[in-house]
Amino acid sequence: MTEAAPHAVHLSDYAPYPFVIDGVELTFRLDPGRTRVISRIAFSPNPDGPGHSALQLDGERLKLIWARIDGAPVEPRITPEGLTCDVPTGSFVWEAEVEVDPAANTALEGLYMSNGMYCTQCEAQGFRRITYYPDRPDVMARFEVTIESDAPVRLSNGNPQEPDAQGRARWSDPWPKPAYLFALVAGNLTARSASFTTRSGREVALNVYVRPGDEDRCDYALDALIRSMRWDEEVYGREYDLDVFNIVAVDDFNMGAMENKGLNIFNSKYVLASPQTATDRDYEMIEGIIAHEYFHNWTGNRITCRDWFQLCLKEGLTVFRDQQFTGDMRSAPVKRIEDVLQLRARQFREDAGPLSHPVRPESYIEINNFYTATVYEKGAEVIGMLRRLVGAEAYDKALALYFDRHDGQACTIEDWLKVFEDATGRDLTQFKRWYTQSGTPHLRVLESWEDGTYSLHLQQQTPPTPGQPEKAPQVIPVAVGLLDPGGREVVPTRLLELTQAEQSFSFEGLSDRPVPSLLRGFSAPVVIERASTAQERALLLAHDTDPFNRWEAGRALAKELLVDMISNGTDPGDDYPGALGKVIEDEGLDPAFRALTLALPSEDDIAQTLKTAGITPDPMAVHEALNRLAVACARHLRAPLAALHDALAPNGPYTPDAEAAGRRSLRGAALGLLTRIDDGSRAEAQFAQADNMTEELGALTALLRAGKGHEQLAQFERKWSQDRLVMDKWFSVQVMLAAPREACEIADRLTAHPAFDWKNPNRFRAVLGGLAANHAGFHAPGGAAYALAADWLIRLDPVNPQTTARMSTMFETWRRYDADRQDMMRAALERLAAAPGVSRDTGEMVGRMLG
Ligand code: 0A1
Ligand code: ZN
Repeated sequence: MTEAAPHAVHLSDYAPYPFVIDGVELTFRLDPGRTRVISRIAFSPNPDGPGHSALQLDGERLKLIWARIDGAPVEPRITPEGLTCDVPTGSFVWEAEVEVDPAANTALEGLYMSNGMYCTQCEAQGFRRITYYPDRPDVMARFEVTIESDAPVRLSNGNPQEPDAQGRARWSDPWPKPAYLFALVAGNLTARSASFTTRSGREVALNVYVRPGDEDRCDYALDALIRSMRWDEEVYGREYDLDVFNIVAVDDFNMGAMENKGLNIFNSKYVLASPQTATDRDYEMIEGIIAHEYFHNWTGNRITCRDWFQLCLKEGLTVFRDQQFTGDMRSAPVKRIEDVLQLRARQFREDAGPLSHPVRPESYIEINNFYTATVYEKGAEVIGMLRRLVGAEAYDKALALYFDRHDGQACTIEDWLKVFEDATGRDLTQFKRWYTQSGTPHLRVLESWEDGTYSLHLQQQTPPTPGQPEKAPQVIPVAVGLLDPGGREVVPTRLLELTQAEQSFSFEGLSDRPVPSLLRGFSAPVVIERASTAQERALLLAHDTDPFNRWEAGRALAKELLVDMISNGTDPGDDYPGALGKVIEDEGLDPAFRALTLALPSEDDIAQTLKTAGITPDPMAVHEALNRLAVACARHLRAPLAALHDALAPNGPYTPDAEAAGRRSLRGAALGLLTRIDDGSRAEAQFAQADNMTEELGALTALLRAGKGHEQLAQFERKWSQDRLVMDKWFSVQVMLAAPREACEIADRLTAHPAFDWKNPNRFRAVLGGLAANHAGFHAPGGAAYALAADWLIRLDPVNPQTTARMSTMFETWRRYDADRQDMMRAALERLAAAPGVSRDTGEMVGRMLG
């Protein structure tokens, strides 16, 4: 069977499905190479559909054994994408048996095997690899599932039923759902369990299923689940709606996790944690992703998407909700800074290049390519702006209306915005541009001062993006406060609503020309362009009442200094390290906040900053400047950093809470700087004494970044060779932190390591993703890393197109660099595009990148 020629799907072509489904019964006879799936689907004409038509079902890589309509055998017309069959008018029952081969499924979409266990991944279009079905999110149905297998654990969606007479497991899901939320798991698994009573009194059994031996690493995930369930009741009034909530950890998974109804499936790295094996960052990610998947039960499952163009309807909202949750569980300002760091690193980068697309795209070839930072993270920012514009109370009212009005439906962004219009009386026509216009708006700020009146003149402009040369003005909420020259706040936060291309706002009755604190809390996902002085930045860093902008002032100082060092060869000087010193020694500040302030911008960020300023970045110069600045900071702050490292030494057993993690992150940041200028003995001692992975890996990375730590790296490998998640860290850190001219060679060597299982997405990402994350290493002169990465992407594509396509974005910035590097990266992309039988996934990505 050959792959169908790729064609684009357009939002404007949406048409309802001609049928509705009254019920689905699925029976699985599990077998590694020959699983049989028997389906019985009751169809009726869709009253909102186009009228009578033939039955069209999606199906890929299926062997049809037989099919019947109303009990009579039929012979449908079969294509590589599905089948068509004439059907009677009125209601009818479709039955079919198909065969699939889970053991041969390396793409990890549909039904596949991971370590001998059966599992599924159906979002976005994996269900069509399980049986013939209308695999689209607006077709919602109740599913009954029977599983025949001698595996001790057999799971599906909904509530468990008594086994049938043949001892087969049975599951019944009372909530209508689209096929992408279907899941099945079977294997030799063991569970950690707890229970949760919802506020209306439903007893819910909670289980985290893992491979035997991993059961002592589930407690944190279970605890995070319970906290998520409680939070969604308290903050959004949302209760859980089944008798069980199951989570399964699998080692082979393309993404982070999946919100299948009542049966979430997770990449094991986002479930399993023990102090010895997981870092503070891992714990925070586990908490956030458990919450994210749980919150989808309402935002995604009970209310789903009409079509895949509406993906941000569930993803933007669910990311926004998980960010709120983490902010409530930990420090809200620290979380906000972390989220903006992520947004700039991933989404601004995407928006500045050939893959830029609107939060709601208008066409795609492969929908899996649109699970992007723009849909997720910018989608969440859009909701944050909406909340800021209407206020917290009106937001709550709108959300209550959304759940009330649309429960059980498959919705659009228009439905979502209408709820806000109805709840608040606001016209959101212009606001909707955030969903339809791509690109990051730039906000130019000019100021004037006269007779006690300070005026801000704001101009918005969004650079052209693929398919969108011209942009219309957007609604930009700009939160502003004013400080006097002594650092006192004279105007507390005010929300300016910029709606035109240019607009002025005045503040009267001031005695001195103020220093503005603009875009407080990062109130909109835009780039600010304002000529500012180092003195102003230092004042904000020392005194701003808005913690985000305090941090932002330090970051802006560092960036301006680095751009100056790179373009003019200036010395780092003492001003920046001096300003940092005041922050890190301020005992009144949260240690996690101090750690974030101490961290320097990434090389990729500086490269993008240079490009925006019209300078072609030289990755080696960027690397060298960052090193010089880090060394200057370490020298200037040697004594306070050493004092911090000593004072923050562990004073009891490891706990993963935010406060303890914050202390460790400040301690780690101090160690990182100190190790650049000392003989490494401090980090070696920490490595030797560490009783938790945060301290152990922190010491190892400090050593590697300083070009040391080879003995520790070998020890680490010996100690952890049997632990796959820890070994992923071992693979990635040594590539990520290698000296630029060594990174490619190290990556190449690691791909020959016996534990380099390249078909496992986590392991592949550890090495090749680690190489791409080493900015100077990836772009080192000669282009060897580009070639190595392309070789491996070409090898992975036929095995796992989805992961290949995602990872090909390592080349998305290729037009940022000099002609020589551009030529080499284009050649790598062209080689990938020309690979025989290149997948639809990778073909689309490379095509868009080459433009
Ligand atoms: N909906 C999941 C993410 C996800 C998307 C696609 C997948 O396979 C193609 C897997 C997971 C989430 O937002 O967590
Ligand atoms: Zn999601």
